[in-house]
Formats: sequence, structure tokens, C-alpha cells
Amino acid sequence: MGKCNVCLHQLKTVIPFGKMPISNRFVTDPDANEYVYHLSLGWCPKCLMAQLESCVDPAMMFNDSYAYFSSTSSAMEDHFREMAKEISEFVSDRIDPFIVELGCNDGIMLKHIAALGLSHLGIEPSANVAAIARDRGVKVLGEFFGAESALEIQKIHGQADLICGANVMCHMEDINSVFEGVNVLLKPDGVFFFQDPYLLDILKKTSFDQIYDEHVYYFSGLAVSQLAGRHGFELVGMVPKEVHGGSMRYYLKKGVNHQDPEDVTFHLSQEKAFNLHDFEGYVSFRENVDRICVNLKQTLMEIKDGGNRIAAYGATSKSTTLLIYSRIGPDLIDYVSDTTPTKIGKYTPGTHIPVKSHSHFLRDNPPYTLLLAWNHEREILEKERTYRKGGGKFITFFPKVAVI
Ligand code: JHZ
Ligand code: SAH
Ligand code: ZN
Repeated sequence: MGKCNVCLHQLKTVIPFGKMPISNRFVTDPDANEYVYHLSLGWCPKCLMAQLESCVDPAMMFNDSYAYFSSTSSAMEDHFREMAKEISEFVSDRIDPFIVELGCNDGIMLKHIAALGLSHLGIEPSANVAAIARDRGVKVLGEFFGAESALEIQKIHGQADLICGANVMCHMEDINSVFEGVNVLLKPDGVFFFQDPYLLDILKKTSFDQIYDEHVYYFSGLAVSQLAGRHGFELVGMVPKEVHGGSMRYYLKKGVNHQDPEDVTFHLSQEKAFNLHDFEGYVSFRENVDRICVNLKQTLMEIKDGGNRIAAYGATSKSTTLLIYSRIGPDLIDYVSDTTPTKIGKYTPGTHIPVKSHSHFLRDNPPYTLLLAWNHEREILEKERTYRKGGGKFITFFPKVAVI
């Protein structure tokens, strides 16, 4: 049992998943030993934060060979264009506003801000993706954000009007240091917003594959409002977003006693109705996870026993947890199709399923395909219309196993 990263209270174990490799470290030599750690979801009964019980050193995950490039989905491109529009509207009445994005990756969002000529800075420790952002005209600082780097940035650039982060706050183990940093770097009337996979969606859909090394936290409004309060911030808005299988965007402002906004009140009451403030709310999650794993493996085995081949689609980070915990390997899945050049030709972490190109998938035309990138279902089904018209079937698994 681990201790809470936020308040140091003893965590309660929700699901111990066992040994896992680094989810985004695709394997070149399947015979070489892989680094493993113990993946376990815990929950803090004091500050209500769901989180990993033990964490992997960030430098082992985010470095010059980071495998995730944000600009691999057209739906995500649309999403981040919208986000840039919202940001530019927010700062439109400010004089020479300064915008900071944590975890800007390949510049999917900040390239729009840069194109508008707005002062900005992306903070991105993974050097390979940061280089792409720079090529797109984005200013990037290649560091891990925290109290120390925030002070450094503030000394050089001054305070920011807006600080934001998508799918990065939940990655930052030392979250108290991150909040201290935001406190230093944000103007008194500035806004800080971030979005990450939403705990309530994960529990409702049983999308347990969101639980892996990079995702240290599984935020809810209940936990974020407490965390914000510890650091002199207040949760002033919560806006659900469809991306990554159900995300929540949290808006925070400095100070207290802002008006209690309706959206926050609504979402907090939804979370309480689902018992997120009580350990009981997490017990059925584990049962649901185990049921889906058994059903999925059974379905794949039946297809295979019927003499059919199965491929998979999207060599995602999250599929590391799904495949290993469900014990699905190369005996069931021939290969995973992925469009990311640096993943192709390698093997999936832990399970060692070959990753092949999308053109290979099209040529091969497998009768069944496990949709690992289920969060991009709409985009992928649209793209693979011809495959489906020709009789190709996708296998999905949240909230229950289905062949479509
Ligand atoms: P996707 C990563 O998660 C890691 P992952 C990280 N921890 C996180 O939180 C989110 O991103 C933001 C491929 N693909 O988006 C591209 C196709 O091949 O579900 C990707 O390799 N064809 C930071 O890895 C993968 O699938 C397609 O048409 O779980 C999708 O990865 C599309 C749309 C994608 O994120
Ligand atoms: N915002 C993008 C990228 C998400 S991937 C999107 O939503 O698609 C998460 C990114 O956060 C990675 O590129 C990783 O290198 C970066 N990251 C991890 N820890 C960080 C930290 N402490 N400070 C800033 N960025 C960090
Ligand atoms: Zn706690």
C-alpha cells in the first residue's frame, strides 16, 4: 500500500494489476529484458485522489525517444484547434498576453497560438516531440515543469495570463510542486485550465486501460477542488470533453470565494451520486474489469478456434494494461496496425506483438481487428469504411465486448 502523493495519507488499493513494462517503450529486441514496475490503482480516503500506488521515474518515460506524437489523429487536431481558439478569445482584451502550455508535445495546440503571433511558451521534456513543435514555429522549453522551472520561466518571461495543459497534469507525480509552480507563474487574474481522462467516465465505462505508468492521477472534481484549495486556487469550471474516451476540463483561478458555478456543483453532485467519495464506489469497478477481461479473451479465443486471424488497431499506451492484464498476446493477435513511424517494426511492450504499418493492414485485410485505439472509434470506423464493407469486423470492449 502506497502513500498519497497529495496529502501523504495511506492509500486504499483498488486494483493491483501486477508487473507491467513501460507502456510507451516499444521493444526493438524481443529477447532483451524489459524494465518492469508494479502497477496498482489506489485511492486516498482523505483527499479523495485516485492515483498509482507506485510511480515510474519520469525520465524513463519522457525523454528523447518518446513514442506518442499528438498529431496522429485528425479528431485531436480539430480538438486542439478549438482549444487554441478559446484561448485566443480569452486573452483578446489583454495587452501582450503570455500563454504557457505544459506538455505541448509536437505543438498540436501551440502552433495555432504561434501562428496568431501571441507570446507563448511550451514546456516539453521529451526532446524528440519538442523538436517537431519548434519546427512548427512554437517556442519550447525542454524541461519538466515544477516549482523550480516555473520560477526560472517567470524570471525570464514574467507571469502568464493563461496556463494550460492537456493530458499532462495527470502525468505529474509531484503535483504539489506543479501547483506551487503555477502559483508563481500565473498572474493574479490569470486562468489555469487542464484536461485529463475523467475518473467518472473510467468507472462508468470500465475503461481500466487508462491506468498505466504515465497516468499517475485519475482526477475527479471532488479531488481537484480539494487539491486546488490546498494551493490557494478555486475550481471555477468543469467542462466535459469527448476526447480520450471521456475527459474533463477543469478551470482554476487564484483566490477563494468565487461564485459557486453551476457546472461545478452539477458535476460534484454526479460524482457523489456515484459514490466517488466512498471506497464502496470503487469495489464494483474491479469486478467489472475482471469480467471484461474474461469476456474479451473468450471472444478472441472463439474467433481463433473458428480458424480466423485477428489483427489489432492502434499501438496505444493504454493497450499495454489491457493486453497484459487480460493475458492477450501474439498467440491471439497477429500484429498491431499503427501509423506512427517510430512504432512500426517494433513490438508492443511486455506482450511483444509486432507493430506493422497501416498499408500492411490494408493489404492483409484481416477478418477481425481488435480496436485498441477505441477512443478514436468514430475517426477509425470512418477511415475503414471499405474494410468493414468488405466484411472486416472490429472488436470493441468498453463498456462491454462487442463485434461490430
Ligand atoms: P491514443 C497517449 O495515450 C499517452 P495513447 C498519454 N499518456 C496520453 O494521455 C494520451 O496519449 C494523450 C494510432 N492511430 O491517442 C496512433 C492509428 O494508427 O489512443 C497512436 O499510436 N490510426 C500522453 O497512446 C494510437 O493509434 C488512426 O487512425 O493511449 C492512438 O493513441 C488513429 C486515429 C490513431 O493514445
Ligand atoms: N498535450 C498533448 C500531449 C500529451 S502527452 C496532448 O494532449 O496530446 C504528455 C506530454 O507531457 C508528453 O509529451 C510528455 O513529455 C509531457 N510531460 C510529462 N511530464 C511533464 C512535465 N513535468 N512538464 C511538462 N511536460 C511534461
Ligand atoms: Zn490524499
